[in-house]
Amino acid sequence: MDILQAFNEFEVAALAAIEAASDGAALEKVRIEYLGQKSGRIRDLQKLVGQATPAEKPQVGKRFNDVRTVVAARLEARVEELKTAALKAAADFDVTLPGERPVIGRLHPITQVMNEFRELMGRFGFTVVDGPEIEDERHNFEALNIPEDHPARDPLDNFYVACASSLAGGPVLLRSQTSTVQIRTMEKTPPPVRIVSLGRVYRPDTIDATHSCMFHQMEGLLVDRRVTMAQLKTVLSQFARSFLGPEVEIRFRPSFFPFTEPSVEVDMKWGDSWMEIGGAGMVDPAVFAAVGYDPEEYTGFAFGLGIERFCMKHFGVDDIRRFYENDLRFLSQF
Ligand code: FA5
Repeated sequence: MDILQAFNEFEVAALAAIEAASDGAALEKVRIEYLGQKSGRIRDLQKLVGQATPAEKPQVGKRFNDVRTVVAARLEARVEELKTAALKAAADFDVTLPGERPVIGRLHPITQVMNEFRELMGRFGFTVVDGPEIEDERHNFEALNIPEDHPARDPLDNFYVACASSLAGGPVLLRSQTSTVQIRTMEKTPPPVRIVSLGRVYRPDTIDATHSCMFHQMEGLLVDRRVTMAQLKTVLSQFARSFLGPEVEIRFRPSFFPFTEPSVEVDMKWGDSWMEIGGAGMVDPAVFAAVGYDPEEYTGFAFGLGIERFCMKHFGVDDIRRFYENDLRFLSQF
């Protein structure tokens, strides 16, 4: 009889699937496939019972019940078997075996140095502030006394960003210096001010061993009554010595920045030669006027240091590009 044949096939297939299931989730799938109330294969068998002739019915009905009971019982037993096996496996686990050591990352050397800078400058009484990396021309240039025709504003020397907001509110660019944060801070805070700001800046410079098109600067700004250049020099040399050791030599070279007057270039002794690490100077009265500070009452100094150069000196790295190659053999040494 075909119907009984179908029952046999169902039974064989269901039992095989139960044996093959290796965990509770797989077993549940088998249960739904074969015995599920809504769409399980058992429903097809039930229909066959309805098709049997009156003479066949008693035998077919009995066989249907048997098959269903056998499969359900085996399924339940298998659930228990798997549970016991899992418990046994847990009990067999040897807690005395050494574990697998997870790979723990570390901070990038530049991040390490920036954290140390924040800490050192905090001890000199400087508060840490942040500023945006996408800037408008007022904060990157105008309020810093960099007029429209100044070569520093040349589109070829900056990363201007074209976006919808730039069309609405004037041009925007990736900031080329952290001096932007001087302006943002003074716009918000009345004097006195004593802040540092560390972060990324961007310039389309030609890349070589000491230049990158993205690098980090630490900006410092101190505004108060009767601030002097001697204080600037003391803060910078004390800072460099605290970071690199008492033997570090710092030198000021006369220079020009539109936002400081007088301005200096700061050099650090690198082996037998000097390496430029930043610019500095006394805040130009035009900058105070741009942020609404009274230049008659307040004076201040500002500096901007290249963080990578310190990193290179500190870790003895001779090429700035190593910091950005993401080579773990290099990075894991720090
Ligand atoms: C400035 O950016 C001024 N904003 C600094 C300043 C701040 C002056 C406050 C006065 C008052 P400069 O362009 O020289 O200055 O850059 C400062 C330092 O950033 C450089 O001395 C150098 O250490 C670092 N630097 C400049 N360009 C690069 C570059 N392409 N890659 C890595 N470091 C750089």
